Amino acid sequence: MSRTTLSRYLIEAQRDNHINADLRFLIEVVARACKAISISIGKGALSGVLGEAGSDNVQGEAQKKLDVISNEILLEANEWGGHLAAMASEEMDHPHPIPHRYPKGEYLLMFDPLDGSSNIDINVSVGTIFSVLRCPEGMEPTEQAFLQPGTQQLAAGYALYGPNTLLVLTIGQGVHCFTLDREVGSFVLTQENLRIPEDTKEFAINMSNQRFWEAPVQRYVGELLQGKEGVRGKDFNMRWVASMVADVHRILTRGGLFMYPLDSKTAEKGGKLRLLYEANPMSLIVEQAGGAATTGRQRILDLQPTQLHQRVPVVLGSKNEVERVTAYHLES
Ligand code: AHM
Ligand code: MG
Repeated sequence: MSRTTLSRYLIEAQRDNHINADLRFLIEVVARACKAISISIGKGALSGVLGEAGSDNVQGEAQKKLDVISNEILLEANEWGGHLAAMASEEMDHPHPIPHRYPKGEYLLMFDPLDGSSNIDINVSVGTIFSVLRCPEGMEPTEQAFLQPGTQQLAAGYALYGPNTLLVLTIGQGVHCFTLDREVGSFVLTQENLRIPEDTKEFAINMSNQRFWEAPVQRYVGELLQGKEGVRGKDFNMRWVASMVADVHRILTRGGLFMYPLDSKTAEKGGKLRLLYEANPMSLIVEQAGGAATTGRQRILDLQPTQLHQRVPVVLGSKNEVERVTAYHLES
C-alpha cells in the first residue's frame, strides 16, 4: 500500500496551488523540529531533560527544561531557511528576528513550543502548537506585524506527544492527521478530513475553578451535571487532561466541548489561554473540522489582537454546544 507522507501531501497541495514552495518548506521545517522535540521528550529522565529550568517566562510562569529546549529547537530549525520574517513564542518576551546572516522571507511563525508542560514530569501527553501569518507588505516584522486576526492564518497545527506522536495540520483545506513512523522518521497521513460531530455528551473544563466562573458558565455546566434528570435529558461525561493539545485532539476524534472560560481569577489578564499561540491556531483547526470556537461572546478568529501575549477565554468544539454556551453569555 502506498503511504502518503507529510512531504507528499504538501507537494500535492503546492501543485494544487493551495500553498507555495516557501510555505511548504516552512511546514516541513516545523514538522522536523517537532520530531526532534518528540525525541527529547521520549528520552525523559534518561537524558536529564525533566524538571524546572530555574527561569520564568514573560508570563511569570516557571519554565521547565523542556519548555526551553523545545523553544530552542524551533528557533534553530526555522532561522536559516529564508522563509520567515520573524518568529514569536509563548516563551519569549519579544518577537525573534531572523539573524542578519540569513535571508528573510515573508512569513511570520508563532508557536507555543511545549503546551501543557505541567504534564511533562508525570509522563502525560504534551504538545507543540503553531500558526503562520504573512508579514504585511512594507511592514517591519515587529510585534505590530503579528497582531492580525486569526482569520488571516495561512496554516495552523499541533504536534501531540502521546503514546504516538501525531501532527495535525490545516492549510485551510480541512484538517488532516499524520502519525510519526518512528523507524522511518516521517509523518504518515493516517486520518483525512477530521470532522467534529455537532452534538456531544462530553465536556472538558477545570472544575476546581467553578466558584470563580461567571453566571452563564455556572448555568451551562450546572445543566450538564443534572444529567438525564435535568433540562438536557442526557448524561454527560467529563475529561480534563490539562494539556490543551490532548483535550482538543480528543474533541477532533470523537467530539466534545472544551472550555477555559473567563473567571474572576484570570479576568484581570483577560483569560488563561493565549490568543496568538493557543486560541487562534486551535480555533482555525476546530472550524476547519466543522466545529466552532468563541470567547463565549465572540468568534475567536474575528478578534483583533492588541498584544503579542494577549489572553482570551476559550469555548470550542462541537458546534451545537458552543452555540449554546455562547447564547447563554449573550442572554446574560
Ligand atoms: P501552558 O502553555 O503554560 O502549558 O498552559 C496552557 C495549558 C493548557 O494546555 C491547558 O488547557 C491549561 O493550561 C490547563 O490549565 P490548568 O492547569 O489551570 O487546568
Ligand atoms: Mg500553552
